[in-house]
Amino acid sequence: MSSLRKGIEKIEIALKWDPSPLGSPPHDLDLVAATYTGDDPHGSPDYIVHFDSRSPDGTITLNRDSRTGQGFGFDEVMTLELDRLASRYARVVVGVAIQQGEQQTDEAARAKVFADVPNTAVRIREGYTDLSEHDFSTVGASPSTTIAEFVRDTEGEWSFQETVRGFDGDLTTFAAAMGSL
Ligand SMILES: [Ca+2]
Repeated sequence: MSSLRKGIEKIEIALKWDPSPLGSPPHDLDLVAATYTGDDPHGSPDYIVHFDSRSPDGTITLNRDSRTGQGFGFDEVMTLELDRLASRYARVVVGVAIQQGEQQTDEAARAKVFADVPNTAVRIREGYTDLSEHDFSTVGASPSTTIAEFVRDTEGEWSFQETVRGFDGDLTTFAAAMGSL
């Protein structure tokens, strides 16, 4: 399922995880998408989409947002209408970052990583076709990871590749670094 897939138009990425035990700080995972222009496909993102940041042209949308992982089914869902992205965009990278909370003043406190959040899973589909499913077990020691990479070729066709690369940093540092992971 991780092989390269071409001719991608519209993608849905759905993420789920289990809530934290009662009385402990919530597990808050965030889907994040970063767009890159053809001039700088592995550099700084042109824009980023996550719970607090929207796509200026509405082509990438966070349809569902969760701060706790509570509820049935998928907790956070993002759609990417790649076929509507302006032609200057050549690459989109999507990842997941775990919110680290604000109470980590203790120097010894380590970051929350995927192994700390039970039953985390992501599903990437086009229509009813599953392109990728991942349970984050290979990046259990990381607080952030990429999950997907979309690249536009010279003929304008988008391809998909499952790209799972853990990153040791929070949402802000991760989002800035996603292009070069
Ligand atoms: Ca979230």
